[in-house]
Amino acid sequence: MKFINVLIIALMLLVGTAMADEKIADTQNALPNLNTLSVLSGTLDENSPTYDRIFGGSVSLECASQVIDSSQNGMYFALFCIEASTSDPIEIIVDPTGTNISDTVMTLYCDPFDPGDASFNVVSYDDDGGDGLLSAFTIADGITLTPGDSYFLVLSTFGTGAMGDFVINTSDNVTECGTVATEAGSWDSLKASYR
Ligand SMILES: [Ca+2]
Ligand SMILES: [Ca+2]
Repeated sequence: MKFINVLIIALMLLVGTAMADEKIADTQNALPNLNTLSVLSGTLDENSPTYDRIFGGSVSLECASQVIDSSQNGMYFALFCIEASTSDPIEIIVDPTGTNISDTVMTLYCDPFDPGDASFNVVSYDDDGGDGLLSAFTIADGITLTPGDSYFLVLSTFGTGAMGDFVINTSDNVTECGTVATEAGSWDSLKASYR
């Protein structure tokens, strides 16, 4: 009897470890602030491009976050080219109002982003920093961008096959490429290759 109990406990620990390897305790529930002005929105559906997601790592302003390849593959993603108007820390928060994807992930890349090599060029990855299982990069993360440089924001999902609408609010020093600077040409051609 006792031996069986030990076996069961050992088995539960093993299963728990396997399932928890990507999900850490969700202690952060950041919400968009009133002073976040820019909005990025879209929909993930069967026409969206897919990639093999990564996870983990910490913020690397040198585009070298040590992220890990996830065992979960082929999730839909949306891609935004963004740039910063100032070198102040940025904020990018998935807004629960207007988002019906239950578990988002977000990754910020330096230029270029290669969906075939999603571990490359990562500034920061976040799973559940926003409301519930939604994602957020907050001021506290200390992410600063070089004004005028292009960065790529990838909005995707924790699990494979998830679809839905999303709304992302950003601090007002974050804009989509081309709305301020002059790299719209390369961004248009890159974006076209995913559609
Ligand atoms: Ca999440
Ligand atoms: Ca959360």
